[in-house]
Amino acid sequence: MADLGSDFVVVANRLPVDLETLPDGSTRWKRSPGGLVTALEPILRSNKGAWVGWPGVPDANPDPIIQDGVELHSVPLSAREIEDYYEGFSNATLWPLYHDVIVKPVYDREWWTAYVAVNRKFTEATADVAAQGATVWIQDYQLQLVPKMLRMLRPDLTIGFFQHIPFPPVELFMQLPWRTEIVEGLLGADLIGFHLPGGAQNFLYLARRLAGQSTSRGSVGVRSKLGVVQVGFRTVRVGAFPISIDSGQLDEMSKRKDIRDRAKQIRKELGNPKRIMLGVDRLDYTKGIDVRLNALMELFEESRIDPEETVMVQLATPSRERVESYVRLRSDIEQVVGRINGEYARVGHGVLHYLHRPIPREELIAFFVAADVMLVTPFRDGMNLVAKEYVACRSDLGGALVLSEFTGAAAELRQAYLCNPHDLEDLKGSIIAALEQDRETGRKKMRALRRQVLTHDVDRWAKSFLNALSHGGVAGSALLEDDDVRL
Ligand code: GDG
Repeated sequence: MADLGSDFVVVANRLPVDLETLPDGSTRWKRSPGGLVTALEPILRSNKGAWVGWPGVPDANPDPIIQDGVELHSVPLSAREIEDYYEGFSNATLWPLYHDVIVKPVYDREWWTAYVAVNRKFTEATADVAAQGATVWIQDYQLQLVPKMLRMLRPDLTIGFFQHIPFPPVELFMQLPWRTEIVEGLLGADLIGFHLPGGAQNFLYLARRLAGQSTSRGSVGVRSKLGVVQVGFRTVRVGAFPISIDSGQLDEMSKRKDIRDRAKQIRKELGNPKRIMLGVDRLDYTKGIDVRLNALMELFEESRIDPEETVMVQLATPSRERVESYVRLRSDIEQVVGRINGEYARVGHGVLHYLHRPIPREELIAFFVAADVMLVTPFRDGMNLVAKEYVACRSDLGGALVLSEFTGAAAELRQAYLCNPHDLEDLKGSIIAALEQDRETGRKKMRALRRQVLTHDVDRWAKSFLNALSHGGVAGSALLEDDDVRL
C-alpha cells in the first residue's frame, strides 16, 4: 500500500472539511477553509498530497474522498475518545498547561491513555497513506506523540511537526506527569517548528533535560545546541517559523464594493457612532475577552469614553462547549456584557454588541473594515491570526490595533498599541491612545504593519518550513541563515 501512497501527507486533528449529519440521518461534507488548507492546497495538489484527520463527528468512518486534487482520509473517533483525548487531555490538560496555566490543568490518567491510543490511530492511518520516502507534516498539540510512533513504524519518512500554540517554560511543563513521553514523542520528527524563538528555546532546554534523563537509564543520548538536538545518531532540528495568513486574498476581498458597502451598513446599524471598537475571538479564556470588557466598563465609569459616541462589538465564536472551564467563562462574560449594557445602553442604542455564533467570512471582513479600533488582548496566544487579518483588511490605512504583548503576533506587529493585559491601567491607556490617535500617526502605523503582514504571508510560512525540512542535510546552518527562522 505504501508504494501507491501519497508523497506529501498533512496530519492534523481535523480534516479541512466537516462531515455534517442531516436531519434524515444522511451525511454530507462541508468545506471549512482555514488558512492552513489555503496555504497547503497548492503543495498538496502538486505532490500527490493527502490529509489525515478526524471528520468532526463521533463514530463516522467515511471512505476517503478526493477534494480539489487532495485525498482526505478520516480517522474515526468514538464519543468516548473525543471526550478523553480531545476535550480531556488536549483541551483540559495540554491547552491550559501550554497557556501559562491561566486555568488549572487537569491531570487524568485515563485521558492520557486515550491520548496515547488516539495518537496511535493517527499514526497507523498516516503510515497506510504515505508513499515510500514521503514527507509527512504533523500539526499541533493534539498529536505530539505521532512523530515518534510514526518513525518507529516508517523509518523511511521525512517527518516535520509544527506546534500552533506556545511551548511552555520548564517551570510549567515539568508539572506534566507524562512530560518525558511528550518530549520524546516530538523528538521523533526531523524538524520541529514553533511560532517564536522563545518556544523553540523552551523545547531545546526541556529536550536536554528530559530526554537526556533516559541516558542514565541506558537509553539514547540527547545533546542540544543552537537549534539542533542530537538523539543518538539522529539529528532533530528545532526552529521558529511564525505562521501568517493569506494576506493578499484578504486585502483583495476587503477592497470589494459589496464588502465596503456592508461595512458602511454595519456602522449605520450600530447608530453611526463616532468610533467602533471590535473584538473577534473563539470564546476562550486565553483570549482576554473578560479583561477587555472590564477595561471598557472602567473607561465608561470614569467618563473617559462617551457611550453615546463609542460602541463596541464582540464577536465570540462558540468553542469547546462541553469543557467545564469554557461553560464557566461564557457565563462570566455574558454577565459582564449584561452589566455594561444595563448601565450604559439606552433603548435603541446598545453600547456593547455581543454575538455568540460563528460569523460568515465575508461578514467578518466587513466588520474588520468598519472597526476603528481592534482589540486583541490575550493573556497568552501562540500567534493570533485575527490581529494580522485586521491589518490585511485596512488598505485604507485607517483603524488602530491594540495588541497584547503576550501574543506571538506582537513580535512582528511592533507598531500596534502594545499592552500588558494583566495591567488594567496599561490596557485602558492603550485603548484611549488608539481611540484618540491622529490620522497621520494612524496611517503611518498601519502602513508599517501592512508591510510586515503583506510580505510575510502563510504561503511564505509553509514554504520556509518545508524548505528547512527537505534540506535536512545542511542541518542547523540552513535554519540560521534563513531570515524567516529565528533562533
Ligand atoms: C491557534 C492558536 C494561532 C474566528 N471567529 C470566526 C472566524 N474566526 C477565525 C479568525 C482566525 C481564526 O478563526 C482564529 O485564529 P487565531 O490565531 O486568532 O486563534 P486560535 O483559533 O486560537 O488558533 C493561535 C493559530 O492556531 C494558528 O497557528 O495563531 O495562537 O491558538 O482566522 O478569523 N472566522 C469566521 N467566523 C467567525 O466567527 N469565518
